[in-house]
Amino acid sequence: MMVTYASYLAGTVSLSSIYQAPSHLPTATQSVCEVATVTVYEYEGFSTLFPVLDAHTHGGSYHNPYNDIPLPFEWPGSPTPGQKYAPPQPSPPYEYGGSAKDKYDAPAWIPKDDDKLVSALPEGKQNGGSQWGEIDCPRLPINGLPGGPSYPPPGTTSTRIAPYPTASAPLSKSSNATGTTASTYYNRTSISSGTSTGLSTPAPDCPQMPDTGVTRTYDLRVAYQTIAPDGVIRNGLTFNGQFPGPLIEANWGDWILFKITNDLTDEGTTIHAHGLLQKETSWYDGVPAVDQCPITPNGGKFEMLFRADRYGTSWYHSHYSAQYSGGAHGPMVIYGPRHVEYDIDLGPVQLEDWYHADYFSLVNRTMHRQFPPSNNVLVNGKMNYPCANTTLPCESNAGISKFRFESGRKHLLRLINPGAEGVQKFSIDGHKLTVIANDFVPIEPYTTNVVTLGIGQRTDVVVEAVGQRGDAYWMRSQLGTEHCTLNDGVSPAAVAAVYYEDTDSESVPDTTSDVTAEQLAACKNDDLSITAPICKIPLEEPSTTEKLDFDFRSNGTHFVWFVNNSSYRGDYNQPVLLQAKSGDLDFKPEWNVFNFGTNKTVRLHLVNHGLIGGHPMHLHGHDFHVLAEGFGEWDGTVTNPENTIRRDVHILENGRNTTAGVEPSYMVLQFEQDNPGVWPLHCHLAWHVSGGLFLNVLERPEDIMAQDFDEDVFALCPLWDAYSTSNPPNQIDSGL
Ligand SMILES: [Cu+2]
Repeated sequence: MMVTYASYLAGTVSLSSIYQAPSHLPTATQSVCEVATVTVYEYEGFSTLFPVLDAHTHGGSYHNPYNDIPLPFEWPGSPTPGQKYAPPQPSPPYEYGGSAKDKYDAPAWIPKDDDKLVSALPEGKQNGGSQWGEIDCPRLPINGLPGGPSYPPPGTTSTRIAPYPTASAPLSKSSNATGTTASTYYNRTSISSGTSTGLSTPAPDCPQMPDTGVTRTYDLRVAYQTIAPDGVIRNGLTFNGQFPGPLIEANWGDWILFKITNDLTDEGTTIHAHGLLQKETSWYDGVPAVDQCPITPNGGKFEMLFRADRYGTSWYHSHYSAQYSGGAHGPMVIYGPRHVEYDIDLGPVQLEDWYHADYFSLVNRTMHRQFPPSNNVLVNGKMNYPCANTTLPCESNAGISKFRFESGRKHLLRLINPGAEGVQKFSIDGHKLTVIANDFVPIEPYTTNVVTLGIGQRTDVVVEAVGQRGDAYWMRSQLGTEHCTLNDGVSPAAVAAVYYEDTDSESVPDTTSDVTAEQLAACKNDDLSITAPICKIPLEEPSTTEKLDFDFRSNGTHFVWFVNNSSYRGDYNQPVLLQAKSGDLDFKPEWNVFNFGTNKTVRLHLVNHGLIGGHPMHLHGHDFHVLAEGFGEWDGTVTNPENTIRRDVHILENGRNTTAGVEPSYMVLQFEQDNPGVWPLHCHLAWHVSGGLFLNVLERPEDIMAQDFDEDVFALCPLWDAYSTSNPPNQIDSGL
């Protein structure tokens, strides 16, 4: 079979909203997995059923009636006088499958009078132009994009010290390097093209990032669009008309150029490339109120040029309020050396909780004492829903994701959790999962039957296809159950179908899962002791240590999140980084800026007093070491001190209730200050960051002032100031 890769490149939307294959793609790839030519549906028929109006003036042209349906419970409720902590999380209000469960066959909610997995929705209505989750698509190239460095095969002695090219190729439109099929060249004099390892203390096992001299350009347009990922029709946010968004891909060491257009009509936006370090380009980290002013709606544009300075699996997403949870996210793959053998790269497998209301309504509820339960779970943007449980326009058997396995071969699956709130538990019936990387950090392989992913986390797994021709299995992504995820109970687990050769790709698997209730309950990542990075980076004594207390408690009228008694709220018109660049380090208290000056090494001791949520803590600009986690007081013991785990998101567990009161949880992390900038450290749970669980690490401000910023980032603020003066944004949350 021919391997295809290029067809998931970001296509450009024409003004008529009709998709066209980008003309630069080699035609040979299109026969395998074409770029969809599909009309963007606006559901005209439903528009007459439901008037086009929206009390919040957000959410696109399709009015979502679910926005106005009361939640099935009120929680956590208004604080009573003297009440400090919020009440415990409620139980799901509905039974599995809902009151209409007898009309459907679980776990894929196939109507009883149907016995096939045949998508009832025409192409385009479910996911716009996205082809994620369609059988035989995608397969990614095993050895990276054409023209990139060639790495030795896994298992050879030289695997970890690859013969990387060392020539430093200037970024220039006149360059003539190979591997440029999908790229254009771009020159910005302010950005150094020198080699930057991204590693604070390179060790012998740590490969060096090559200089490829290649820049890959992606057009990304953010817009509202009517979609139906699980059959329920709602407004979604899409990139280039696709949910999930198109693949961003590059070879390690390439540069990536985002050419962003904001096609929203009354909201700003920004895009953040999750997990990349943004060394020497911190102003392109894409966080409003931190790095930049938002890109104005109605066609505002912004270009961001940054290095693919990590390799592995990640994602990109809007960082403006909770837009990403409405669909504004997509996968990102950076090809680099492999340390484990596999035959087939099946590409991104995106696992997320899903809601039938628009993101703005959900944030509004969150900020008004009603944390919303999710309604479903998606794999690569698809799942079915038992439609008889809802009064919303809904198509049964809308279509689930499907994957093709080849017997006896090893398949790489790139798991990503781009969801709003849910901790995902991923498994494939009858198959073992060999974990080979967490976030952008390759690790010594270990085998498990279930992988836990908090929001923002990625895990690469290799799956050996132990089935036979004609077999079919369920792939599952189930929400964690122990007070870390709030779901209405109807559909707390997604399934996708895994078909072997010769299996009818409409057949219904009948396999069962061996994941235990105990495994589903644990709202934490696998134990620190079993995860060992391939590339060891020694742990240094910290130059400074900061204790950060997280509280979910009353501010008098609401329950919100506090970091050391301060709930974060950003100002879209005053980005922290740009103020620091000007030399003014006098920040507003609610921006939660922690200035760590010139300290070489920073240790952060996080203490969580909240009883709900479980916080997937994400630090921008760094992979951090995780030294320890647990409950109560940390006794100073470091897990695996010779080789601590590193990643860019790690779950901080809930505090727990004891007879003596709340026993807080803790997590100790550490990073080198090798990257001047302003780096958010925040919970990646959408409702928690909206509720203020966010702080800014100010790293080496003197070096920020000395850096040569790209002028484009300053140019955004006058545009945003002008727009927001006449159209004040309805910033109901922290802004992020
Ligand atoms: Cu959180």
